[in-house]
Amino acid sequence: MAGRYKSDLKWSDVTPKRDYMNRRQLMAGAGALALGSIAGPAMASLGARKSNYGRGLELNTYEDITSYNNFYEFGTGKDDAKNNAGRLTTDPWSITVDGMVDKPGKYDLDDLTSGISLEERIYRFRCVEAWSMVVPWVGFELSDLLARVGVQSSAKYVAFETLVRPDEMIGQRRPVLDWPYREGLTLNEAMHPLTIMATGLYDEPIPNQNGAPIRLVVPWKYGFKSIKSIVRITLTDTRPPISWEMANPREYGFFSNVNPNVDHPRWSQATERKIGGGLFSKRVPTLMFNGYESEVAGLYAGMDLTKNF
Ligand SMILES: Nc1nc2c(c(=O)[nH]1)N[C@H]1C(S)=C(S)[C@@H](COP(=O)(O)O)O[C@H]1N2
Ligand SMILES: [Mo]
Repeated sequence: MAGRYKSDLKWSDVTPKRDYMNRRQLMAGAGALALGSIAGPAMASLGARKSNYGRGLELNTYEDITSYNNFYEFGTGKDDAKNNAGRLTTDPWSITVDGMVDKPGKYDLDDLTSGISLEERIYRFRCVEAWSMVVPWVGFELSDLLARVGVQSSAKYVAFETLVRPDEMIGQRRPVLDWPYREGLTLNEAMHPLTIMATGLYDEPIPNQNGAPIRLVVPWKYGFKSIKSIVRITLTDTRPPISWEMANPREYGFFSNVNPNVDHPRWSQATERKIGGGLFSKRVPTLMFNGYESEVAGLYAGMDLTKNF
């Protein structure tokens, strides 16, 4: 059951997280931890400041968010990532930043992000398969990272790549996609304040199945744009190829904005099924730009969204 988010609740009042912590304590054999001491090292809380985004939305549970995933590097089943991602080494982690930037290089993740403060933002998350969740991400604006490396005026797009490491990512042993997983945004989309790099979830480090140690979250686009476990960021003046469009250009376009009026060729996008509702889960109408229309519609002024899908 999903708990309703309130900023002044202590963690112990929030049902999903309490359930999760109890399970982790048991798994760690730390069952003897007294309730009052849990806020210590065992929690690894990120201490992120809370933002106003998503206040009042009903959160999905930690369990939902971390056990129903799309992360094809670990397999194509919804539970494959949870079952197989545990073996991924995420420390050390480096990100190559290249292309049209003033300070290209291969950066250690901690160096690249040190001093950028973390914020918790509750975002609607809508998958192209017509299910949705509400997730309390912890992260920072992509624009903060881009400012550090100095975007040159010639740049028009930002391209992203995921790690390729078939030893640890067993789904990469088969050519399900043309690895690495690739994604891209226009520079305007990348600079938009709703576009974040997430490093946490429920105020804890992001679990491997959700894209540790760092992934993109673009809440007005279908979920596949939110690329996980990023190792490369490239500033470019040409539209970069993206994995799902490469695999099937008829079905997936570069923009992939959530749009209830533009159907996927094989199914409607007018409604969505909320994960976690159990037997009583009903389909609900999908909102234009996933509910972020007032913030992002201006990015597409004058564009025909049925052609630029
Ligand atoms: N590297 C990588 N990133 C990825 C995917 C993937 O298979 N590989 N799947 C995408 C899809 S289709 C969705 S819906 C979201 C799912 O994110 P979640 O598992 O955190 O809910 O991740 C996206 N990012
Ligand atoms: Mo998706």
